[in-house]
Amino acid sequence: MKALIVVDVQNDFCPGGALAVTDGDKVVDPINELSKQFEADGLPIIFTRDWHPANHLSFKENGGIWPPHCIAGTPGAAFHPNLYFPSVAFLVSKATEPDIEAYSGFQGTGLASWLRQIDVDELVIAGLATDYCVKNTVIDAIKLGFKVTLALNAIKAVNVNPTDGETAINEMKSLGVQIV
Ligand code: VGL
Ligand code: ZN
Repeated sequence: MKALIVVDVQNDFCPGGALAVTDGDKVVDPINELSKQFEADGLPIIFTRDWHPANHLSFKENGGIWPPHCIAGTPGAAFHPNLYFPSVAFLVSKATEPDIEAYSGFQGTGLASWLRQIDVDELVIAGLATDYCVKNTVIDAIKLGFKVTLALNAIKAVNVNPTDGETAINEMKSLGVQIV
């Protein structure tokens, strides 16, 4: 069975947010379309969120590279207000431990074993950001044996370096991701 994973479509990764991705909000409409298709087909839809404690090690003040973002319970950590939630949706909070970075939705969440238990073997992945959480979620999914399709019109990159998004897409392709 196929499932959709929507990665980190949160206010802090959208324009005006603490770690804004250029055009990050542009993923919302294509993701909503995907969610409605999966919902109509009765397929599971999983939403991940970056959900950091205020003392997370990825923040500059704690030795990391990022401005504080997606602090659990704050408005910046909330999902984009226009993101469509099907009547049944699954929520995965990640990077919740102060001393562990977790870009992948699979890291420390139990997501893989749960997906296997409900017979999911194929994933469509979309969201933010191409070069961090999307990339790491895709790579883990492939390594864990899932067949993975990347929704190219529904991802955007942080681009700390201007070509990071392209590099990430090439890396995912080289590992066998399908592109749609
Ligand atoms: C992300 C940087 C820091 C992401 C999360 O969701 O891609 N990027 N934390
Ligand atoms: Zn983060």
